[in-house]
Amino acid sequence: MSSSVNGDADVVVGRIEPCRVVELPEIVDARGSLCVVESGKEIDFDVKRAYYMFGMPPGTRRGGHGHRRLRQLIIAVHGRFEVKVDDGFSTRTFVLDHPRLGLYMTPMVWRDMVDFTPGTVGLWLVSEPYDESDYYRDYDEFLRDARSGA
Ligand code: T46
Repeated sequence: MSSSVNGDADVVVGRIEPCRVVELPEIVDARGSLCVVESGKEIDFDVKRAYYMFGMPPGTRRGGHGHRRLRQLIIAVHGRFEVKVDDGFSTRTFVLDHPRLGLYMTPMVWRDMVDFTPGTVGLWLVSEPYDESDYYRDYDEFLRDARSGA
């Protein structure tokens, strides 16, 4: 099964509801599985950058910031970790534990990644080039803007 995040009705900036786990199309044959992410289908943005993380020691906490414009899809290509999201009004925890799953995230959401199992490899497909000015590093500043709908 695949689900689409394409379409204006799904995109509500600054709300946690549009942060959701998407089940990616998986093509299985005798050689194994192949999962696909295509702009305009599973994600509603063009991928401008990809990065991946591995070698996280036990107890690692990553993230601790929000984004002003960036959208992203997060995939645990191997292993498992949790993503705690906070839109300034409520919080939610998503578990990524299979390479068929992607967590789609909107802008204006504070995120923390925790509980990486040993050997985890995470992949991030994102909508913007790297730009430090897109980051909220200060939680109080994020909260003020998120609550005022900035
Ligand atoms: C996000 C979460 C989920 C670069 O030079 N280019 C890049 O594209 C990225 C992503 C990072 N960096 C540098 C900036 C820092 O000196 O790599 C270093 C580590 O980045 P950061 O502390 O931002 O890593 P995380 O895990 O806290 O956050 C990252 C992304 O930055 C962020 O966009 O949403 O993963």
